[in-house]
Amino acid sequence: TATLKETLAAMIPEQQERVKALKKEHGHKVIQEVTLDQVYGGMRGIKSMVWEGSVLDSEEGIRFRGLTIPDCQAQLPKAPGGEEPLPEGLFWLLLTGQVPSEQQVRDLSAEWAARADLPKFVEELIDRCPTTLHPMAQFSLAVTALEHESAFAKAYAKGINKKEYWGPTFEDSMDVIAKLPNIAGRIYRNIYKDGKVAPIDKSQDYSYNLSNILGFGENKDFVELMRLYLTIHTDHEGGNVSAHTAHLVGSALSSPMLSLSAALNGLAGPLHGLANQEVLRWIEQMRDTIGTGVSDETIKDYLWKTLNSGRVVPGYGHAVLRKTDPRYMAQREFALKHLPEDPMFKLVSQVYTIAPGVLTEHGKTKNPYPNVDAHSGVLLQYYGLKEANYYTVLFGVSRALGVLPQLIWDRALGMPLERPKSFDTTHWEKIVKKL
Ligand code: AMX
Repeated sequence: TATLKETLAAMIPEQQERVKALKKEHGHKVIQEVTLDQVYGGMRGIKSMVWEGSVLDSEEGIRFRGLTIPDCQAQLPKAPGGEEPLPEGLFWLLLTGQVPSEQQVRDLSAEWAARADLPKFVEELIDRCPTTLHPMAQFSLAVTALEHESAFAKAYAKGINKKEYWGPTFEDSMDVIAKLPNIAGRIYRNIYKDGKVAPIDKSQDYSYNLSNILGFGENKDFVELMRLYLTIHTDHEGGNVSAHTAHLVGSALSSPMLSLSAALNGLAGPLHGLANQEVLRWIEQMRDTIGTGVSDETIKDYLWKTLNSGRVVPGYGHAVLRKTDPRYMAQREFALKHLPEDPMFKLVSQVYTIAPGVLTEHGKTKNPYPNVDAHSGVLLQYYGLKEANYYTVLFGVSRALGVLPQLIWDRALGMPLERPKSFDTTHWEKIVKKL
């Protein structure tokens, strides 16, 4: 069977032609008007990016190359005896648009395991971080340091032909993804445990190896959770902070390592990926303040207390989505199957029935429904991964599998340096007054 690189290589010329023809025939067409509100409003809704892996519908949620999350759960290969899709399969799908065979996914697991070792200096770098440095900062630092190994940077320095950029970008992406379990695991073991890191088992899949390094390899349900978790957090089209950052930094021909570490820094913000840590803290604080098994009225009061103190309800709202996030639903289904009686899950479920009403009454957020981060922490804490500060690292491992396929396509399609136009407010005043 064809390897991932062979499959991709075979697709590139056709896609290049397709884009060339599209630009030639329609390049001059006006797509939409842009308002000043959008300019001052975080560029919401401005259609200005190409992102091949996924498209987000505000009502339906994410589709990966046309497949919904339940489609992926049904169609992507599983581990032997497993029920959840393997993130290796989603990476293949994002990159090629094709559902891989079981053998192709097994081969990809083996290839990542074979590339997993970290350079010694990166291990030492992580080991020398103070345990008080946030895990996301350590994560981004280690990924930046992998630049030392970048095939793309080396090839560029040697004067590689533009047409060949995608090759070393692919190799770097595979390398950096392969090394993430060792980076993420080492950070976890150093900060919260004994600093000992289990070796990669080359016969096992990516999620097993990550779980095992963290210390949860024996727990089959945790490994299954990791497979689901790493699959659903990969990609959420191009405009979100982490995806857009990877693309933007990559457009300067920075390597996959530098592009990914920049994306991780964006993911580490509380309005983006850090929300999963904030959610668990908020739920725990709620439990400690009001207890479990409380009335809906008590939860409602607690939600108002959060809002009235000028804070957001973490895990609720979204820049694009206007319905409950299907990534939330996938995790809820997992909880209903594996931990239906867990008091924290029950609390999260109860909040789910109450918060949308309260947020609607509050009247600010455009989307009163839960996003992906409203659920993940509760699942992780159930299995004993209770260190909320760490949660965004797992999100980051998954997000690498989403943003790097696009970076490879950016190179294959020769996407240019990204450079939108900006003005100062004086200019904007002049521009809009003339309209
Ligand atoms: N609680 C309280 N107020 C909220 C809110 C929430 N969960 N979500 C949005 N609002 C408020 C905003 O702060 C804003 O208030 P302002 O007018 O006073 O500034 C107003 O509602 C309008 O915001 P919006 O257009 O609905 O959202 P946005 O596109 O600007 O931001 C998001 C989206 C996710 C940052 C926001 O909903 C939020 O802060 N949510 C809580 C944090 C969170 O869960 N983040 C994770 C998102 C998913 C992810 O990226 N991982």
